[in-house]
Amino acid sequence: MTPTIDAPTRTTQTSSAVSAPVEVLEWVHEAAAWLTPREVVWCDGSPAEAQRLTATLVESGTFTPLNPEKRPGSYLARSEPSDVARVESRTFVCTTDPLDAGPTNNWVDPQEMKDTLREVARGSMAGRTLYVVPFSMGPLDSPLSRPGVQITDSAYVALSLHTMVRVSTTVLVRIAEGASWTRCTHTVGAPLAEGEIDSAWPCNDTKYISHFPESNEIISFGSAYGGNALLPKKAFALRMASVLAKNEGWLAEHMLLVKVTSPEGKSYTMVAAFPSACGKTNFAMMQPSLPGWKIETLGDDIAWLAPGTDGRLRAINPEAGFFGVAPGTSTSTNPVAMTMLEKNTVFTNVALTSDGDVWWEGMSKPTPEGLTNWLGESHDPDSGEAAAHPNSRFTVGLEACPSLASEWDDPEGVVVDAIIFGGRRSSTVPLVLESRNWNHGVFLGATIASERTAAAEGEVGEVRRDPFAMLPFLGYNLGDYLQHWLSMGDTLRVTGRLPRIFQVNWFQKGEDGSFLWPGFGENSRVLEWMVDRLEGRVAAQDSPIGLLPKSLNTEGLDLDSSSIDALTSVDTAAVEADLDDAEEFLARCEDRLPVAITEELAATRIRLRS
Ligand code: GTP
Ligand code: SPV
Ligand code: MN
Repeated sequence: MTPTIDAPTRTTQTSSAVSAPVEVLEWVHEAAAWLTPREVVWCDGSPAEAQRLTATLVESGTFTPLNPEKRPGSYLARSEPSDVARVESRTFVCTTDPLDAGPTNNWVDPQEMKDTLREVARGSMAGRTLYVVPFSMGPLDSPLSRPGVQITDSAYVALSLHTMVRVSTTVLVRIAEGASWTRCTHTVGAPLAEGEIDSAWPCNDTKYISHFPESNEIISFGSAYGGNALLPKKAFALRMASVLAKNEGWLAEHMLLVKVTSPEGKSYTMVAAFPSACGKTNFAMMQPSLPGWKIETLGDDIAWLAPGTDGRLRAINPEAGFFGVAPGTSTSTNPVAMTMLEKNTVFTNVALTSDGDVWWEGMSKPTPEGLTNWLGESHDPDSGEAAAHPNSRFTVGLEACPSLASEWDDPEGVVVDAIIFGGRRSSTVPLVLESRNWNHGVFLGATIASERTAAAEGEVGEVRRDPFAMLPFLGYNLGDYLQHWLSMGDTLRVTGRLPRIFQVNWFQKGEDGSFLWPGFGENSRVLEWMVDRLEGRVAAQDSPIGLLPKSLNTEGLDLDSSSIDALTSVDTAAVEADLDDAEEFLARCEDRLPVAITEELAATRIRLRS
């Protein structure tokens, strides 16, 4: 057995004695020497520990307890206005060769970034607690899972990790047995001087979200918000994992994961990649409007996909919780989420009602009187400002989800039947189409574009290319990633059955600026068409961009024929312009752009002109 030594905790909140493998101990020792925390606390993920962290957060003013009669066990956190979303401009992929980071990432030489961080973060945990949080991405002993350890000086982050991932000291045993693990270092970058009173949301105006794929390491400085700080999420489960996945023959994707059951009682597993704030959580919890259909939730943000022993593509959700967008969530759009959020939820940057409950735009009409906005100020309804931040979020465990599928913790994962790509496009992209084949599907994924949302800094509404919804999350060269997807097709074609690939767009707008398609539960009509396609029950209409529905079940919807036409036809001129944009974007991959993608683009152009 690998020798272990007792963790050198000056104080420890864990009741049981923690022993950790030498490599983890050494790493924590080094971090402590560099970041100089007041104390080191080893976390075990227990309910008692969650209670202690919660009490700490209430005491420090980070958490406002909500009215227990309205929202039992729930809290509101307000962040600094400078720390409200992912910071893509401060997210770095540090590889020896800049080409390995590729054209879509901010590249810095690893040694240079380490040197910078050594200075910038020196002593940054002064006066604070360093929490050591061991976790598993995915069910503890699944062949698809990967372990990691995050150190953080934020109790908010440590508690969020309890909800978002499987925190467990068993992970330390697996590491001692030789499992390779991802080192995740996080500091809010706000050292406390002796006697200094802490702010409710400590952070730093300078931020570095740095990834070191060559040493399987992440270092994040300056933020406590979402993907910037909960390192198992986007930093590990996508950026680092995408690199592991390429090397090991699997896929780490920004995808929801659901089980769809038809009125015949037949189940299908679908994954869908949509950019941030483009509908994954809502899809994952959809209540189908069509009678007899059922959707069960497996994941809402990240899926890891790998060929199983039967040769078929299988998927797990590496996460254990939801960090979901609050605005727009209501009993009509997402009743499942509304039930899930009734208790034991942490809300960040939503508005507070006069009776101690939460509120956000889109939850109810009219806007309640007497709101306190996300900044903690009295909300002026005439100001035109939102009471909740547009990227305000809820944090809650998977098990709270009433539509959770029983397979959610299955170490084998579930067989994937269909892959869906989508984005937020007010024009150009029809409601649904099917790819002609795997390579064409990869081309569809590669050419996804979407209007920017509040999930990251930047101008909301601007259309940008977002291949596979992975633009901010890919840990290596985009050209190599596209080749990897093509190669996965080659593997699966031989060993098993290829999932079918679809593209959707729930967000087309009419001339008056309102959405043409009702969305949410009505999206089940689109799923019905997909299942009909999977079952070979309906023929499709060939079009230059893919296979369109010949007819879609719109019975009972208040949709005029011109809207239906706009939703299910091809606007040739708009598509041509979009292809130009996609071609220019993909050209940034230079000679790493796979020939098959160039061929799909050329073939689409030929079909458009004939
Ligand atoms: P991330 O957590 O950032 O990755 O976002 P997500 O992809 O899970 O997006 P989410 O489901 O939270 O939806 C984001 C916003 O889009 C919310 O305000 C939703 O109400 C809205 N939305 C989701 N689905 C639909 C839909 O079918 N139609 C319309 N019009 N809006 C939708
Ligand atoms: C996203 O931005 O896609 C999210 C939220 O899911 S965050 O965890 O901040 O990345
Ligand atoms: Mn996301």
